[in-house]
Amino acid sequence: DAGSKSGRGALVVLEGLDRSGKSSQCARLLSYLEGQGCRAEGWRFPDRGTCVGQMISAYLANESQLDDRTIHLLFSANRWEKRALMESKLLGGTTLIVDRYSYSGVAFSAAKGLDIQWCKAPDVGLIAPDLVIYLDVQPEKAAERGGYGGERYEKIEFQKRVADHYHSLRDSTWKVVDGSLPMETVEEQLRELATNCIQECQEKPLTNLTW
Ligand code: FDM
Ligand code: MG
Repeated sequence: DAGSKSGRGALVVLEGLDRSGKSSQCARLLSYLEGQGCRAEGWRFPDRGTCVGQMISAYLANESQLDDRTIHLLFSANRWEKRALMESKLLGGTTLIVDRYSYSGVAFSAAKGLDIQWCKAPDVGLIAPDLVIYLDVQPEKAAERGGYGGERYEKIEFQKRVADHYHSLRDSTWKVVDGSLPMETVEEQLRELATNCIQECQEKPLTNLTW
């Protein structure tokens, strides 16, 4: 039963295109872990509940216009304003299942044509995830799934560019899961990946994101 020992919690991030199934799988994974007696919380970025998050939310809803670099830095600031709480939760033994993180920050802004190194820089020093699960779904398939909700980036041509940038960000902490498989199959794979990760990182120190 992962999480019942005195070790720290794991930082598990789910990434993927819009409509790749991240939010549903985060919820399923969270309730599974809780059922196993593991202390875990579900987080998401952007966190629309803060002042910065409200600016981001208005931008995504096309209710406000912001310069590309300005909105990029707001997304990063929205993670920075949660860093201290994230650290204390993890050190206190709570696992965080996070729907989007810095990889969304870079992939979406780079898809607009911003320089990748410039996009990465403001997130250096945030807490590095122990595991990044990428739900891999073809942009065309994702678009078919009940369509998009009308937010700013929910356009297939844009999502294709985002997918290319996600691809180039993959590193050793990434596990790619085929998000087009049946929901239960994906869920099963995520359970195993997360459980192993939680066990393995209990005694490991937290590290910072360096890219
Ligand atoms: N998004 C999300 C970014 O452009 N940068 C970021 O740093 C983050 C965290 O915001 F289109 C984009 C990705 C998505 C949109 O995300 C809102 P949700 O998951 O649909 O709320
Ligand atoms: Mg969305």
